[in-house]
Amino acid sequence: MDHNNQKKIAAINDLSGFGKCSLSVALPLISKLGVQCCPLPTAVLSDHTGFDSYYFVDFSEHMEPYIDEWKKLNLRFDGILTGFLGSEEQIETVKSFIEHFADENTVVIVDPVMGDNGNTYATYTHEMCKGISKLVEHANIITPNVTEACILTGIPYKEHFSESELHEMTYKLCEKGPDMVVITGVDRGVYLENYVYQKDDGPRVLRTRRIAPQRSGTGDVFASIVAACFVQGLSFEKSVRKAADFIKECLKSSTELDIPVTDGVCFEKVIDKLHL
Ligand code: PXL
Repeated sequence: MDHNNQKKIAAINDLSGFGKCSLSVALPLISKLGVQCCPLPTAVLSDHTGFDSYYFVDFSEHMEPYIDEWKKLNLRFDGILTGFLGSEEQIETVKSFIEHFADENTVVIVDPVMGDNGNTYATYTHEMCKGISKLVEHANIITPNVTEACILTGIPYKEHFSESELHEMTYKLCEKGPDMVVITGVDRGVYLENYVYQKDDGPRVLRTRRIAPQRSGTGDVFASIVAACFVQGLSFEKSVRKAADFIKECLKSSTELDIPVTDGVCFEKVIDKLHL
């Protein structure tokens, strides 16, 4: 029996019960784009770490036996998308997952989830950040925000970076291994910018008009859409545009519904607008 007739992405990320991020976002959005999403949980949380209180279960010890069953099924993946990790030891688990499951047709997308607005997330240690830096070497595509790009390059965080500074950052990031980098959600006043750099095509600045404040989970929406669109054969730049355009729709909807920014990106009412 061949389990590989449908395009699929392995999504290595946490399951947060409330706050719309990670697998709760990846599953519906990747599915909507016509790709099967196979979740490999890294942690289970009641709600994400941006809330004052949450229940956190590290899934590390379950990952190997879980992956062993996928090996028995001879699963192959068109995409491997990694996000929030639950412990330092998971970095090795994810690396060997990529080694085993990725072939020349698999695109590896590492969303180097570590922090935002100049701060690291509550459960992220210095060692985990160092590990994510190594993980990036195994990616074809990475989707850091400005904070994460700073951590990965060792450039101190500040609120404003010029285009030439972003260019230097993306160049440095590509030197680590990936062919395609997008620094997401760069604040440009009335615009939000995605700074795209491709090894074989150079830089491209993509802007959308900012219509609402940033909210948590935006990076997860972004990475999920880029991963699914790219797996479906869209160019990297087009995939980034799809993600940015859909996020704009979601932000509008979230504001209309008066959803607190911690509660994530409200995509349900506008999901019909997401297509290839
Ligand atoms: O959206 C990034 C993210 C993913 N998963 C968890 C988080 C966060 C950011 O706060 O806490 C559990």
